[in-house]
Amino acid sequence: MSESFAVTGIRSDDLSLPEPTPEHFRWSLLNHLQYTVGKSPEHASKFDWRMALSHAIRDRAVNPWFNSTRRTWAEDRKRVYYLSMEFLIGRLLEDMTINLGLRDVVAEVLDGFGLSFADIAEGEPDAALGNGGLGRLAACYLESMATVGCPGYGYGLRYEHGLFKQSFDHGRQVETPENWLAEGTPWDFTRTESAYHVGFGGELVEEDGVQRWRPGSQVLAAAHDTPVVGYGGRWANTLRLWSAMPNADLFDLGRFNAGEFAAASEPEALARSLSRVLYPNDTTEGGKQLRLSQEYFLTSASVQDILRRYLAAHDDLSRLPEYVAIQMNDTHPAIAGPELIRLLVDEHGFGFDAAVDVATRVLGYTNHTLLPEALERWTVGLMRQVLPRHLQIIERLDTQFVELQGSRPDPVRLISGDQVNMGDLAFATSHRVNGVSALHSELVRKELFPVHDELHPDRIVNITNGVTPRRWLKLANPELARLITDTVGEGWETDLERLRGLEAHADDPSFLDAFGRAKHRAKEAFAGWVMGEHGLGVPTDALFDVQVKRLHEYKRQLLNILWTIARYQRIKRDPGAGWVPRVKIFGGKAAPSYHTAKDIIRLINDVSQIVNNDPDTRDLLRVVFPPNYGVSMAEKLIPAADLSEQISTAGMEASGTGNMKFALNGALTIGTLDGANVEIREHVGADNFFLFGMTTEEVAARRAEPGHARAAIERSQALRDVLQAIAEGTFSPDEPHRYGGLVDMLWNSDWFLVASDFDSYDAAQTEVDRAYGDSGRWQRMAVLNIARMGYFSSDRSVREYMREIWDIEPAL
Ligand code: Z2T
Repeated sequence: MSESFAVTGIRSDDLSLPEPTPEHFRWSLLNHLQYTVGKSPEHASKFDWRMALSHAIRDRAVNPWFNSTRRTWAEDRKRVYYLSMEFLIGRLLEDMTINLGLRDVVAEVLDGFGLSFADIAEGEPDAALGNGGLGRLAACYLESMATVGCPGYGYGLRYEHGLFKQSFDHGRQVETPENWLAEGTPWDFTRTESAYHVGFGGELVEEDGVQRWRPGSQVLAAAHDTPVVGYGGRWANTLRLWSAMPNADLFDLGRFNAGEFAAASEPEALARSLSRVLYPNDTTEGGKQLRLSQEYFLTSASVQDILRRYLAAHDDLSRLPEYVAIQMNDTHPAIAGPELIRLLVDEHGFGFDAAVDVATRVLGYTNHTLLPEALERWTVGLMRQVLPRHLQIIERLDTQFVELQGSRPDPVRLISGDQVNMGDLAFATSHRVNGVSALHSELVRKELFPVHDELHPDRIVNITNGVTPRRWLKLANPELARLITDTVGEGWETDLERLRGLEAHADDPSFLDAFGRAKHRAKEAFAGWVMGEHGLGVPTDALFDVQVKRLHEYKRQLLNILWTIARYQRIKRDPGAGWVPRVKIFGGKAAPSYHTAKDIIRLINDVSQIVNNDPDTRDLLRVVFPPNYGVSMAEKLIPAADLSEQISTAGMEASGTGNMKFALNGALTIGTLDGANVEIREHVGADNFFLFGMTTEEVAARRAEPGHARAAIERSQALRDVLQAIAEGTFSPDEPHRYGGLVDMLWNSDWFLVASDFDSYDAAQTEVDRAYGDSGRWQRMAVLNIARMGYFSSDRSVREYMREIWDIEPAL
């Protein structure tokens, strides 16, 4: 902590920047180039210009940021704290520029130097501090909180290495470390004065009859703040990311001087490892000690910071729930309950029950999955080793929870056997628990927490996910955004229901034509990028059929590639049958230890080799899988899509958010009744959605039928032909049995019901062909999709959180 050196007599307002005219902005850019980056215009590289531009833009974020912060203090407002192990931010330069209303000014100034904004922005590395949907949702929510004027903070970890970089070696996924900080980031302000000690391990000692925790080691959490500016620049919040700093005394200078360099640095390296790397698992948990330590590191630093801020303006911690809401993004920060209780009891003199009451009224828990392998459980042994005091608190909560269940014969436990169940703990210490789509929330109630729900019938609520239309329409798809503004006027960016105005134009040929041109240009832009970057050729007059998301068996990329093979065989058999040309586009990463997912990646790449090089089919069918899918690739690809593949086994995808981004950009969906697909279909209309597959109930029933996979394959000639070709090595001639395991799995177990849904998927794809063949009909359907997607703005989601969970009034 550094001592305050406040100077009075100079007001921050007196330092406000002048209006952002092109003249001033030009000056600011050159000033940063010369005096921040230290380069002259004659010698500046593209990187130097990007840094200078980013600093000039960041300057403009500071005033809205200060103003929002000051108002929150002055009006003593309630704040929300969004605790998340992941924030999948992507790039920030263009996003900030748009939200600050500076896009035209910046373009004009850069133009004057003969520089291209797009070209400069393209050099920014993605901040890939997340795995997939959960992390990207956190980023959308932060942006929406700033846009609707919800005072709040995002709290996360400043991983040195985000999600690994993916490349392919002969079709196989190869992971290399991602290094987004290698050239420095212009966005964050390092606040070394906001640092907290986070303790680990050690022991419990009794002192005057009370238990005290004496941690065995401590690591410093240092804050790095990035301003998050809402659209229009009227409000800004803070994303505070912690990095681990070893205590200076961890470095053993004596050993170093004695020549033991590595040994001297070891404790230091161990401490730093807390913010070294993001775990690459999306929906599975490793049960690793480092992961638990990372979770506690995030949570403890954040809760300490929250209490410090509260106590700077208040003294009565029993009123904390009037001023503080903490949202836990899944169970990853669920140690927040015990941590808050610990601080209230051990440091602030609360009784246990009063502390539990305060903590519970402050905390909310969002569940993002029902998959059993994703539900976090830590062994009691590990808990005792890393967090002995927290384990003690959890044991007491468990006893109380069992008492609450009265004489129930087999009570639900927070600790069962030697496992601490983090979902049950999160539920027990939260006043609200939410699922992320209507279907998912219903399943959370019925399948995951039926006993909790009976005890607390008002606790579970649904908040259907949403996405920010600023990044996912205005930024990603400027051409379509302009057409929308020309058609329905300004204002849709913050009031997405205004897209309804497009419905009146859904039969207007000149409007549909303009829509068709915008889509086609997005396809050409993507094709140009994928050729330039990966040397992959893509015909832009074909139907772009896209599945991009993490690789997982439940998401069923396998179903998609099997159908693609069936298409290939059909074209080979009857080349002149008037096939609609298709480009099947795949993107996504597999967790490094998820072997089946990696086999599926390899199969897709192997199929692309055969199909794309077959002169009989290459004009009618192409398979492309550009490596290293992430936020920035999504921004290029989603606007170019005609068809969005949302084909998970019903009941398994909690929500999906890619599904929303595609429909918002005028792609039609082929999908199951899963997650938010259900609500998307209700909103856009059943006629404008290609539905297939079993329902959640049918899935459960089918799984109980022995031999269901074999029976389904025997019913389907097309599927049988596909599996035979794979088994014969058609796509792996150098190693015919490469996919023996996959094929065997499909015949004999097929938990995800790929075989059972194959024919239904095939029929829906035939409908897709028919609809695409009539381009007027297709475009009408696409426009109706866009027009009816207003509900899926993350502004709507955030307002629901504010009303139903956080009890926060907008400041705007
Ligand atoms: C994740 O991205 C999701 C769920 C998780 O459960 C973990 C991760 Cl990293 C622990 C996804 C869901 O799979 C997806 O359906 C949902 O749309 C997204 O979270 C945001 O809610």
